[in-house]
Amino acid sequence: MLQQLKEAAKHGLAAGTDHQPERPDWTIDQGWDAYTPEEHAVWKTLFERQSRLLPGRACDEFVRGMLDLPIGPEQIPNFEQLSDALSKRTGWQVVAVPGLVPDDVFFEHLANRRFPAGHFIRKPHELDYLEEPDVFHDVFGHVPMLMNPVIADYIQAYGKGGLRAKHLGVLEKLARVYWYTVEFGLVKQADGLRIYGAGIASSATETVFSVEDPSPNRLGFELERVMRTHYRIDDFQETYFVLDNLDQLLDLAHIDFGPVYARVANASDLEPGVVLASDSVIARGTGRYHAARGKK
Ligand code: HBI
Ligand code: FE
Repeated sequence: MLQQLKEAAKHGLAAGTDHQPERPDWTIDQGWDAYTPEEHAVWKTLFERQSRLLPGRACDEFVRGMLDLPIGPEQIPNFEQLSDALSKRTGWQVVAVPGLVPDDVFFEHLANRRFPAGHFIRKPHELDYLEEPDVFHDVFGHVPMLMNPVIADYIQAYGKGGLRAKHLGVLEKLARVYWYTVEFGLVKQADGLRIYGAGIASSATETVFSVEDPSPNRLGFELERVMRTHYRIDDFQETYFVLDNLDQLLDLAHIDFGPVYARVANASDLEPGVVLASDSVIARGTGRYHAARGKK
């Protein structure tokens, strides 16, 4: 579902609405005063559930970022207050958007250290189903890592790279790098594997699955390998890529992707669950979860 929405976003249609945006950069006022007690209650449910699950599973940088931000259980965070704290630390701001925005709009914001966050929150019956990035996915999942200088630089570089990749016609390859790092990345810590990806950190079920379930592969991150690897948008990942440390992303923020795109263009794409002899295998998965769903 998310992929179709992203396809719609590519063609200038924000998911679910085909009206033209109020502003050319698709930002809107968050309208914080308009949130209802029911909407704040959904936030509280999601926040408290993740706060019970993430200790010992989220990386230290995520926990640190969350502690240093005006994010709590009682209310949906106010983006202006988030931006005050964030801009002092890494120069980033959080801006409200109606939902998915066209790729080039999205990249333009990231390239200028503006994180576009959905202003809406999912309905009580949608707690585990994420059709489109809502304020919980974007703010709880993504914003704490934007307090980390390495991630702050990396996501800005992704924005700049995204604009270039779109013009080179290789956006699909770069989107995979974003997906397997910013959305679903794991990182090694002295006390074990930990989550830094927002798609995992904002999902109760995948928080546990990604670090504890024997089903998925866990492979050392390698740029070209990730660029060749398809991903799932409607279920748990079959493979998680693991950084030795977050500084590995700084290298990515500074290399020229041109030659990498050229090499990857001559290599075949890979299905999400495969393991290559050349992979650095941290854990080879049983594949049982996806096999049980007939998704091999
Ligand atoms: N828009 N608001 C929003 N959030 C996203 O994560 C997003 C988007 N538009 C496009 C997009 N992601 C992806 O298609 C690109 O990262 C490739
Ligand atoms: Fe996201």
